[in-house]
This record gives sequence, structure tokens and C-alpha cells, in this order.
Amino acid sequence: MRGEGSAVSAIDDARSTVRLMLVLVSLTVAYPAAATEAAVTSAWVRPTVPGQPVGAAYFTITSEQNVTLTQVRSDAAGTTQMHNTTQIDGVMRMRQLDRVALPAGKSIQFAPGGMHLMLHELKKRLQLGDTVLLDFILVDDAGGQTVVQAVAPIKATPAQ
Ligand SMILES: [Cu+2]
Repeated sequence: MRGEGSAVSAIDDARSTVRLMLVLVSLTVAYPAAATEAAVTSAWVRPTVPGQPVGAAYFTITSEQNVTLTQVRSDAAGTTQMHNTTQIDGVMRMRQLDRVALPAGKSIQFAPGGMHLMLHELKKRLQLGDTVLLDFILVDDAGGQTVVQAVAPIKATPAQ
């Protein structure tokens, strides 16, 4: 009987664990209500010449919370990669970044010569005067995801 009793309470425990998990799941689903506030400024994209398969985008992003930038998608590109330009033994190299930390309140710059977004599998030629959409995927410490969208004009230089 004793064994039976503990088996029953084990089932009860399992049930309450499931119930607790369901509560946690609904909290996670409800989480986007407390979305991350982030601002993207000075976004721009380099024009491409006909046949050029790869483009580059630049921007400044500032988040009000500590978040991680895990991806930037674009309507103009099949795939994208965040890169950093580094100089090793006098040779410029590009290194892919899986994630970029955005500490609260700190402006993080993607600019020529440093971090940049590579636009691969371009769907069209990037022409001066057109715009490109960029979707920034931000993940907070609790795993909550926010997407911030920015419109990036196609320009030859950022000041133009
Ligand atoms: Cu690159």
C-alpha cells in the first residue's frame, strides 16, 4: 500500500509539474508583450553592379535592454551573414559572427572596415535610390525574441 501511495503521489507530482510547465509555456508565449526596445539608425546599403551576387549593409543599432543580435534578414537577399573585418598579419580578413552582444544603451556600429552585414543570393541589383528592408532578430536573456525592422536606402557612401 505504501508503495502504491507514493506511486500515486508521484503521478500527482508529475501532473503538477506538467501544470507548472504549461504555465511557464504560456508565460513564454506571452513574453513578447515586454518586447525589447531597440533603435536602428543610419542604415544604408551599398549599390551593386550588374551580376554582382553579394552586397553589404551597414547600420547603427542601440537596444534599451541587454540583448543579442542573432540575425539580420533582408528582403533583398536569400541569405545574410554578419561579418567582422579583422587584420591578421597585415591581411584583411572577414570573420563570420553568429551573434553580436548589444549591451543596454550602447550604440553598436556596423560600418565599412568593421562589422558589416553581407547580403548573399541577391534577388535583384541594388540600385542607387532604391531601399532594402532589414529585419533585426534580437534575443533577450530570457530567450524572448523581438524583430525590429528598418528601411535602408541604397547609397554610395553613408553621408550621401
Ligand atoms: Cu563580409
